Amino acid sequence: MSSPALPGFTPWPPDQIDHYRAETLWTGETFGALLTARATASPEAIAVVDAANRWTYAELDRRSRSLATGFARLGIRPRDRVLVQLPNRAEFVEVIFALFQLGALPVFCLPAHREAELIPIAAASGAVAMVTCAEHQRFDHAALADTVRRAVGTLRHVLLVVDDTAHEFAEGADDLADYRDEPGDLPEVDAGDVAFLQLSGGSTGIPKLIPRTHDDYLYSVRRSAEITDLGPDTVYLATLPIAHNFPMSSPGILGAIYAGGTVAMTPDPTPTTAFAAIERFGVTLTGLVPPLARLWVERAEKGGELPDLSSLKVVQVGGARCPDELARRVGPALGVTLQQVFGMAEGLVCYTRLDDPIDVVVGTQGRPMSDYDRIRIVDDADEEVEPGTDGNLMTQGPYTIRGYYDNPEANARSFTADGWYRTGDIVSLRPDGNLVVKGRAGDWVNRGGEKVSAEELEAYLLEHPGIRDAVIVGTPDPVLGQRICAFVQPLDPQTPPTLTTVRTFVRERGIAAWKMPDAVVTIAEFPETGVGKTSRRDLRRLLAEGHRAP
Ligand code: OOB
Repeated sequence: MSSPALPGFTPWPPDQIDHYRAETLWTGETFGALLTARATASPEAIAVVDAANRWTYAELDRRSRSLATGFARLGIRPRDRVLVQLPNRAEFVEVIFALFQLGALPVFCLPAHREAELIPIAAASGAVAMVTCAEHQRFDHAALADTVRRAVGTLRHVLLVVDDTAHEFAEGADDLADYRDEPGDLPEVDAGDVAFLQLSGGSTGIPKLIPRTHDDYLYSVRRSAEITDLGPDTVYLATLPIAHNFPMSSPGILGAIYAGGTVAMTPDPTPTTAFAAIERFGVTLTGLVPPLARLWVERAEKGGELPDLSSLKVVQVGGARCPDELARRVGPALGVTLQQVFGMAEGLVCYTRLDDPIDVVVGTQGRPMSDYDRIRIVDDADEEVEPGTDGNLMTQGPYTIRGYYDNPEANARSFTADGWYRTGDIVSLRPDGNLVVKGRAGDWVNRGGEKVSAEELEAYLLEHPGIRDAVIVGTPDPVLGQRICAFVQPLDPQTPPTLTTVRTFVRERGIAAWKMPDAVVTIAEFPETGVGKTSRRDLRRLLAEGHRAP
């Protein structure tokens, strides 16, 4: 509005901005202002709980403003980018609200990311600082952050959440606690500004960073909270890695805060730990990916000694296609209402509604959350398909981005000239308005909700000294939905690389563990399509027919 937008950000067209404001979808409120308003209205209500902390709204608000003041002292300014790599713990909420209060932009990284992901993300975002924990699940994140800082010139500071008081800080790293200053004056933040950068799954080359504004994201959070019926009594358990869009805002932790409810955290999503957290915190709602939902359902169906799960009212499943058979079991096994969620960090989120008939809840991925969402289902020539036929889903609307951050090549591929986002998903539309997700166009593997780009993994495999050529395909897996199969042409057919050596090699490139191949299949020649491209479909068929090393 008043100041020029962040360079590299593609705004909505001016008439759309006026329209969304006039319809009060975009209200002009920022996330920082939202928290302060909740803290003023109900200071003593519990905002965040985890194993070690229990913060009221007043406390969370004060902590985030005090940290924002400390960040400013460190030289972090409005619109600066800051990598945030934290597991599910209370400090995550404190840190992101501190950055919101300051008008600086968190860049949401996952705890599983390693230097092969973080260095390009830091470089592409021009991050000036990184907030992480010293150690998590016995991995040395302080050392990882130091590697990233040394590789990326803009990155001046590393701030660590430290549990061990004897921690030794490397040069350029500090204890986050030292920046909890007395809250001071903070700059005005414009709700039309970018609030944070989210990551698009599985990209190659320059990472695809997703700029979301306070206005657009808060609208999606508000609509999500309405649809999922949140209120002050809601206790949302962050079970999935919290930096994902799903646990963040669908309705997730931000929805819980919007509604004046409580955010509870579990660093470990397995039934043993998560069920205990449900009993301890009185959790009413959580979101799961299908493989995790299956683990929970199987544990509950097995019976025996279990924590009291009676507080739990709604379980959401999303991030990857939930098999109908699993969807049918969730409600009865856990004593809850199931809600399917089909969304993307770029924007559009679809929900089944809590009062939908069972065939909708079990057999569809729901419908867009907003009447202002627009969808088109098209063939490969961008012509609309007959209703009910499979096609490529495109969307635009009040919370779907118009472009990735500072990435013209990706934008040319993923957005049409008139602002439609090509989701890459193949869907069909039922007469009742609900979508059924059929698969993905393009070369991706959705491994239990984590997206892996075939191209990215192939590039790593091609660096392997024993591999001449490699093709990654996703193959069906009863638990994960898809698993990662690497077809490789060995340089020397006498000594083909094994699964173990390939996995070790890939791990040493410094990439997230979920991208490791699950299987390696040696093949002499790749089957080709009519136009000389490797045919992934034929490779999948070979695998289904039991093809193994020759
Ligand atoms: C969520 O967001 P992302 O950005 O990690 O991944 C988006 C992609 C979608 O384009 C689709 O391919 C897949 O994940 N997906 C699903 C799905 N939910 C997401 N595929 C089939 N069925 C579903 N229910 O994954 C995300 C963001 C917000 C809310 C929920 C999920």
